[in-house]
Amino acid sequence: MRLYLINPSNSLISLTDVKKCYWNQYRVWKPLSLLVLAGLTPSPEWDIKVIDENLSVPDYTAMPQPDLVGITAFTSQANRAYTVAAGFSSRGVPVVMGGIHATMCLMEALERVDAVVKGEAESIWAQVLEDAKFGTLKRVYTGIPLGMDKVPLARHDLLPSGYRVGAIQTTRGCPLNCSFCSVTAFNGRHFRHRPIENVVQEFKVIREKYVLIVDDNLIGTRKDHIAHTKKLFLAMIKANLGKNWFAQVTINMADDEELLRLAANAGCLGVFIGFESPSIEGLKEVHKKFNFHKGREFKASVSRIQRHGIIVAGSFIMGLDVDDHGIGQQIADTAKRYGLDILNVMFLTPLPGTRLWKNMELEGRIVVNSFPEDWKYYTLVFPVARYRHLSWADMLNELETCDRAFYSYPRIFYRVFGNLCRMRQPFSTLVSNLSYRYNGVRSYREKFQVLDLSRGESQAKKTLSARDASL
Ligand code: B12
Ligand code: SF4
Repeated sequence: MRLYLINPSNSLISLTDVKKCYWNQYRVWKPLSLLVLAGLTPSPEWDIKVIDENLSVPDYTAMPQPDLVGITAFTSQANRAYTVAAGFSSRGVPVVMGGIHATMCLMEALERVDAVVKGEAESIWAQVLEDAKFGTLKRVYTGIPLGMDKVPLARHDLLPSGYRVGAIQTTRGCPLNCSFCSVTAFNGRHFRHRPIENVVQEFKVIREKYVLIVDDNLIGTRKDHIAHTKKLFLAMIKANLGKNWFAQVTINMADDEELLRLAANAGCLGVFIGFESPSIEGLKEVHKKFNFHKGREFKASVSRIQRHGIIVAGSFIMGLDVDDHGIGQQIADTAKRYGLDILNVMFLTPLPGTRLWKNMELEGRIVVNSFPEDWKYYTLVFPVARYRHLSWADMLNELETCDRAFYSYPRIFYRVFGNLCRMRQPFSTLVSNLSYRYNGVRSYREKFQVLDLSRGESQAKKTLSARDASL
């Protein structure tokens, strides 16, 4: 039986375009979901091919006909996913879709594919394969979240070389449920750990020296989470993995010197932290109360992490209801004040299944809404909704102001040189700063032309007049 597992591309995401920018090759991440699915698939009974369209889009008609196609998709990949699915369906090949988008937009997906797997696949994929084998595929399969001991070793061997960075997952779930984020809705509030020996074993089969730990929050929020993470780091040190890794964490990582020391010794090069907003009002708006817990000093917290040779990337959201003219400069100044090595700014985007989506939909503020075609704009770098105080043109100007201020060549030089002197990952700082500079300042105008601003602005005005009174 032949199985194709496909990660669809989105041509509007420039960071995967390695031809346009050399530094992007460090930011083409592996589609881990498909490698995990492959790990759940009995082999050699199934001959599995994993296709990542980010590397190249094959001519599917020239390939041997598969018995089953599995497609994954984030929302931003959904319309491409449907195009790929239609191609296979027209040739009589059954298509099953899974992942965050199909889970959150079940009816839409069901109109376009033969079967949908809702939620995590570990509890249900074997059933899907059996049904596919006997031609009795059901329309919907619902996966239930299991303990992470049920997550198999991902089949890293199935992707070709061509990636600079490997990927691994050690935890799932998040109790914090920020309004813009889909993780709690998808993976649940309960924070689940993967058995440490499985993580170490999988690290050993990853070819790449650099690894992205894809967890939403590697360290967790409670004392017992942190204690588990320390054990994980100790095991990684003991196994002498020789890997360098990056991970998403929360700012509480800064509060534990032992955790920081162990992370650095276990190969941590950098952490990605969601600061989300320069103001307390902004944090309240997105329900990220965690960040202003106990009167935290962000600058001091960031530098405590950096003292261990770990670089800190900070993420902010632009377009919150509290954001007004000047927010771009304000974010750049805040990032500079905190001493961040990398700054990632995204537009507030209602993603299906989030509380933000529900609220914006109720208020009639979702402007880019010709679905499924418009899902391709849900990359967080396009304005897709009506923002409280900022027009789309304002958003673009603010983002440009922010990026120009943070990623000017003198500022990049200052950060890289500073990190060279402190022996704090100067190469990673350089690569990420240049990649962000390329994908930011230089390409915004070009990107925005694709979206047809006038369409959005006129719809935005319509919504504005109808809703003005209520806001
Ligand atoms: C790593 C990651 C990335 C990597 C992508 C790597 C890649 N190509 O997969 C990078 C950094 C590039 C990235 C980029 C973006 N990301 Co991202 N990312 C993640 C993250 C943190 C982990 C994903 C992961 O690997 N999980 C591990 C695997 C094993 O779990 P999984 O994907 O859920 O797969 C399981 C099930 O979903 C299911 N499944 C999945 N696919 C399929 C397919 C079939 C056929 C079946 C049966 C089952 C199935 O089975 C798997 C095993 O249980 C998630 C958050 C999360 N916890 O999932 C956000 C997340 C997916 N990203 C998100 C977003 C918004 C983005 C961006 C749009 C913006 C951004 N943050 O930069 C871009 C868009 C990129 C794109 N290609 O379109 C959102 C997506 C929400 C949505 N509705 O789409 C998430 C959920 C985070 C959030 N805060 O809400 N991301
Ligand atoms: S943004 Fe981070 S902290 Fe907030 S719910 Fe999502 S994963 Fe959890």
